[in-house]
Amino acid sequence: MTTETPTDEPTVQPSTTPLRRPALLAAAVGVVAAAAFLGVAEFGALLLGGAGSPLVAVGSAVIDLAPPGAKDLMVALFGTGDKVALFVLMTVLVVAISAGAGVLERARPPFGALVFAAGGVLALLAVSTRSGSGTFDGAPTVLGVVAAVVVLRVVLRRLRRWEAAAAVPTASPRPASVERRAFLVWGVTTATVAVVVGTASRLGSSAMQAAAAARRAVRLPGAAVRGPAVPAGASLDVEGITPYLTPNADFYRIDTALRVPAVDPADWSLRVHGAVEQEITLRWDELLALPLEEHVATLSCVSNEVGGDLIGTARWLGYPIRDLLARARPTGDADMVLSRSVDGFSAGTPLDVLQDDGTAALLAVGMNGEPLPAEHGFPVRMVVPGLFGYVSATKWVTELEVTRFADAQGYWTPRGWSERGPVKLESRIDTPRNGTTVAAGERVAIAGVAWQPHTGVKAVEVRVDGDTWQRAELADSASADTWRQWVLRWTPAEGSHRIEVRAISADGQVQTSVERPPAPNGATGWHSVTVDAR
Ligand SMILES: Nc1nc2c(c(=O)[nH]1)N[C@H]1C(S)=C(S)[C@@H](COP(=O)(O)O)O[C@H]1N2
Ligand SMILES: [Mo]
Repeated sequence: MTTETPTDEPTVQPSTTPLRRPALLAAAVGVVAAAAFLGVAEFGALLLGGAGSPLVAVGSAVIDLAPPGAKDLMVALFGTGDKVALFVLMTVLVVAISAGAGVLERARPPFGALVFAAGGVLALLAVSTRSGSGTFDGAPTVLGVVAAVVVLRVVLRRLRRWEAAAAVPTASPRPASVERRAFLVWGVTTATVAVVVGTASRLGSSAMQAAAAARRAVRLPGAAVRGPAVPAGASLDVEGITPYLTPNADFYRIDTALRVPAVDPADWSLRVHGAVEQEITLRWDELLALPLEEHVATLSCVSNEVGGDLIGTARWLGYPIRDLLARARPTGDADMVLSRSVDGFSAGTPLDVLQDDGTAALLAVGMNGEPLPAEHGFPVRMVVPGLFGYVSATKWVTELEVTRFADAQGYWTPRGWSERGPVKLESRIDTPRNGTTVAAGERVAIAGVAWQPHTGVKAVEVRVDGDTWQRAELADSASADTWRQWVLRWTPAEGSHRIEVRAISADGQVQTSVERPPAPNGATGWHSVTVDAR
């Protein structure tokens, strides 16, 4: 091995000593490749929401497959630390095998790479036989193997160049010290990135899985106060119309979180503070013990374009925020509640809306009869009928600060969106879809939904080819806080037709035809579709 230090390099003499322990270095490269495998695979598993980790799958498979005697022996030898012991054993095994693979790859390529491929196949087996494994759960392992093989080959190539330069300096374009440095930089950088990414991803994945397990264990109490029931007449029998209640799996999702926050309800608490006489800290079990209310409400996003689908309706279960505020007793000239989430998001909601007896503003824990799905804010979020999500619907909420609009701003306000965000009167044609063909001379259902949550919709009108407006049939709703389905039967003549819709709110406003973009406080304009009747 050479003995220069980096500071000698400008004046370095070409070394004539061949590398003394190249096999040892190749073994180290094998271990770095294994680290790359784990780092990439764990990162992939994190992107899959914590699923598909080969590390977890193989560990569990070993535990499951181990004969009872072995398990007893482990417990006897290591006590309750048997899992730690298993982990140490597995690590020793992986280090030994990957070191061997490095040596093998240097001497007889591509047999070292094949060792990694074989390990990958075993890991895939373990992953795919785990209960509840999904379609893509093998992807992290496959990506991990690819990463390991690439690292193995690339870093070993650097080792070979260093070896060559050290053995016959005159035959090498660069001095051995430069090749040595290149090898070390590649090896150390790869190892560091792999370890950091792998460790962070594993921690993230286990937090997600812990939160998922906690969610499965949640048993929501029944509602102490039932909201208005969904009348049978809320759903029209029309093919292609949006269902009145949106299933959780189809509910639109909008947030700034790169990764769905993993919040264990056991660790959750909500702090109500700021301009209040009484600070409150509410824990999960305390929240569930309060009299919860059920309420059907439509939630929509300010970014929704005319005709867009960033809107949904659910049956929410939660505690009225007004009751919480009544306990906290806001003081002075407070006019806003800044809610904050674990992901750094915040929303500024008018205090009077949250205190209003007639507004079912909820600290929600349930959505359509289930605990909130992780991506919709588990364990606790806000839902405020009549306001866009960005000023009201904070998911994974942990803090309510009573303050003033003059003193504080929600996340989106300094980013070009209005301080206040009441939902605008809108309507949408779900069927027929734009650009489709319908049968001329036959009855066609023109149908969709219309909304202005909290105000309510009292009529929907449709016109074809700019003709007179016709009243559509309007479905019932659970309350003014939701959208309403509508339908108009129509018998088209042959040719192309343009269909437009507009809604009329319960307080008599006619939906504006003025077209505005979503920014800064919600799109307006009439939705239209063009269809061809043949
Ligand atoms: N923590 C957090 N809550 C959030 C957001 C966010 O980015 N982070 N986005 C808001 C916006 S803009 C909308 S429209 C709604 C969407 O809620 P959903 O994803 O459950 O449909 O959540 C709101 N709550
Ligand atoms: Mo939104």
